[in-house]
Amino acid sequence: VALKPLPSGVEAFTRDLERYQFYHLGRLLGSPPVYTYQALARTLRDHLMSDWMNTYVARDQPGKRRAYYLSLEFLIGRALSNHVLNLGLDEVSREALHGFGQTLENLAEEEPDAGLGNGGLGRLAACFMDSCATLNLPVMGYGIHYEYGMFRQHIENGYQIEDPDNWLRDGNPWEVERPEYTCRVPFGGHTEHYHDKAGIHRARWADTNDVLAIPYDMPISGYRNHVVNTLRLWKSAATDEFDLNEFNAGSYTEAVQEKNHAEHISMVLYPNDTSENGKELRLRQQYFLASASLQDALRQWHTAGNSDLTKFAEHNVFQMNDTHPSIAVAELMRLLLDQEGMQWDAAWAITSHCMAYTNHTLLPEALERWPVALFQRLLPRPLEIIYEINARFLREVAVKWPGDIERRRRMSIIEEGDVRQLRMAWLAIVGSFSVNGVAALHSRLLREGLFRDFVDLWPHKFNNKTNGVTPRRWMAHANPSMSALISSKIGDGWVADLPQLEKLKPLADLKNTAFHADWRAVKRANKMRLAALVKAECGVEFNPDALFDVQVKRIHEYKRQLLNVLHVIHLYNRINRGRLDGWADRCVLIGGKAAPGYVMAKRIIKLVNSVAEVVNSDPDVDGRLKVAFLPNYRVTSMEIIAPATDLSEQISTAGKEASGTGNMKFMMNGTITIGTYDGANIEILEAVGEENFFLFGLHADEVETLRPHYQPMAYVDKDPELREVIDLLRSGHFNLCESGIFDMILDTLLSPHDPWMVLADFRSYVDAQERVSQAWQDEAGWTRMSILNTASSGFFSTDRTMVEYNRDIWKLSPS
Ligand code: DL6
Repeated sequence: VALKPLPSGVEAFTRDLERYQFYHLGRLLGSPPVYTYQALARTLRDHLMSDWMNTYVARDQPGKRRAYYLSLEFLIGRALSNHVLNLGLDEVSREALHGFGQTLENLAEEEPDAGLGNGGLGRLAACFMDSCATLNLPVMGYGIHYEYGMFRQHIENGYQIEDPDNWLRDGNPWEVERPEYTCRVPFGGHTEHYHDKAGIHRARWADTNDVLAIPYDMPISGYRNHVVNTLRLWKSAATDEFDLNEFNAGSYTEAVQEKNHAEHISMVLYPNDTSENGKELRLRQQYFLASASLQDALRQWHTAGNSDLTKFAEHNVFQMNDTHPSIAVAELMRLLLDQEGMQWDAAWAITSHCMAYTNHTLLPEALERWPVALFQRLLPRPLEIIYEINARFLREVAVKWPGDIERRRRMSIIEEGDVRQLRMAWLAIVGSFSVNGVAALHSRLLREGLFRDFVDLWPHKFNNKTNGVTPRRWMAHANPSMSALISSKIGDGWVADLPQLEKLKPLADLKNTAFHADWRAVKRANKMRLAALVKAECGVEFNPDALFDVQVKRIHEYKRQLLNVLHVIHLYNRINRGRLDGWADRCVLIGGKAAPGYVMAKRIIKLVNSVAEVVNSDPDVDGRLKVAFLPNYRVTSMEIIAPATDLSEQISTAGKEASGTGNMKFMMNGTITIGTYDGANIEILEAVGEENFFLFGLHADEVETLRPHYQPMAYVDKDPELREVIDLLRSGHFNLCESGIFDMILDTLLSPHDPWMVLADFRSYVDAQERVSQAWQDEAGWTRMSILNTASSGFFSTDRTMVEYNRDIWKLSPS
């Protein structure tokens, strides 16, 4: 029976809002606005509920194929404005809020970001969820209900300080707890082997310490289509069982201690984006997510009325977001063998036909490996299964390449050595029918490099799916005035069909002076908004008529924030030496978090702040150059930054940034990229044309050719402007009171072993920045480029990405 939607007129909506504010929350008018936010969120959730339940029921039919997106991270950000937009309840909410003396914008500020992710990988998962709902694809997300999300960053004396992100302190009005679907996830114990009544060899995992996984569902609304998908987040809890021996011996507190261990699993998100960290708790999180989600998918399969388990892979597909959930390969085998009573070949046929793996990085330090000994202690039964998977797989390798021992050693899931380790990427590849990278270059580099042996064996498995971002959040919500301007010219069909932006192309022509002026006015207003944020957060005054030059992303050496800083120092030198020909005023904004244990990244933040302090307080600079480090960069800040930026910095060492997605958010918002030939920059450049993109630097193959001969001092010796920059940095000009703090940075920059080869691209970068300054001074020409960037961004919608995943991997039909 379908649930009927609630009446959505202003009167009914106001009544609901009042009921929540007064009768549910017990807060009168004049209470802090957070309570009106909560009342509004609950009201909106009620309005989502009929669509949510009806979507759930429609998905829950026997024989319906579904996809599950397994991810340790979902960087959702705020939900309020997103649901208002998707439900089309903007006007109604605004009117209803009148009586409360509140605006939608005010209340949106009361919502904490759901920061359940580190950066690109987690935000991609959130954009995917949005697009799947908009495309009416039956996709369910599975993640972890972290009590503490990504840490909050503040800056003290230029250094990053981390604060815990207690985002659930005031509760989460969007989620629905579903204790009825609680699962038990086993850990520890040992395995036992026996023969069942039919004489079949079986294993059981005994004496385990089980942890409960309780699901919390978040609604994911589609854009104006009455579809609401589910993101199911697992929270860990202790079972009700006590250690009876301890308990009876009077050790009440020791007996309860187990409970704490269980609750730790979903306590905190690991704040490292690109480094595996080998921590036991992290492995627990990974297995906890994989096991609970697979148990839940199997439960749904059974309750939907399916009976023939051999058909499971026909109707289910699991997309693993990087290797983090790749233990799912072994776990599905375990559930099919030990709980469903299947035999190996049948179980493997299912598992290897319903798992798919996405790789998000080539950086070796991000490739997860787990010590076998740790697995043995924590997950003895999955380990046995991995041994068996590996043994059978290596037999296949031996048949294809008889006698090639070296290849077997390279391809083995178990890496031999002093510490034997499990290579999780290999497990993911062996267990999956599809393996993809996230941009064309990245997928090619994977095929030709890291995954070459596997490509030789199974070429059909490997494919590319270039990332995207959702235009609902990143244009319609984040940039309402630009969206209105676009819709006034080409209609609003682009919101759910981004390639329609192509229709803007004729308007880029210089003769459309009125449209150009409107476009610039929108950008200027957005720049004022960002300037206000920078003033409030950094105390730095940004002039909206200057070029806004922005680099926001995680701080990592491969992303080369250092190259950006070197350019800033170069500009500062030019001012001080009076070399001002062709000068364009600039405001440089850098933001991003460093992993708490990543010393170099934290020192880069300090350098940005130190340079900013010197530049901003030097009277000779006189407003020509401003520099700021924006603290606590997160989804919500990007919603203000992307619409206000003129120049987007995408300057990674070529071959290192798998895709990038910030580059796409900027492009959609009419920002022009200065970038290397890396990741999705290449596809952006192809879409918009080289004349509307500032390309510089070595290409990926040139980087690798140069690497063994790289001599940074040679660049310093032949480039006086680079020498000036290095000399000023070395002189201590930016760290007068903290001598030596930037030596580690100088040492890396000047080392022939600098993996990111910053100095190799310095000249080319500075020249490209010079072209930027020239182009900026041609106002009409710049506006044209800006419009063309937006008009050419249609490919970078996650709607397109999801259509491709579905066409090639998931093969779902919209329900
Ligand atoms: O695919 C999403 C995103 C890419 O856009 C970035 O280029 C890439 O660095 C990021 N990868 C990670 C690595 N995490 N792990 N493993 O965050 O993925």
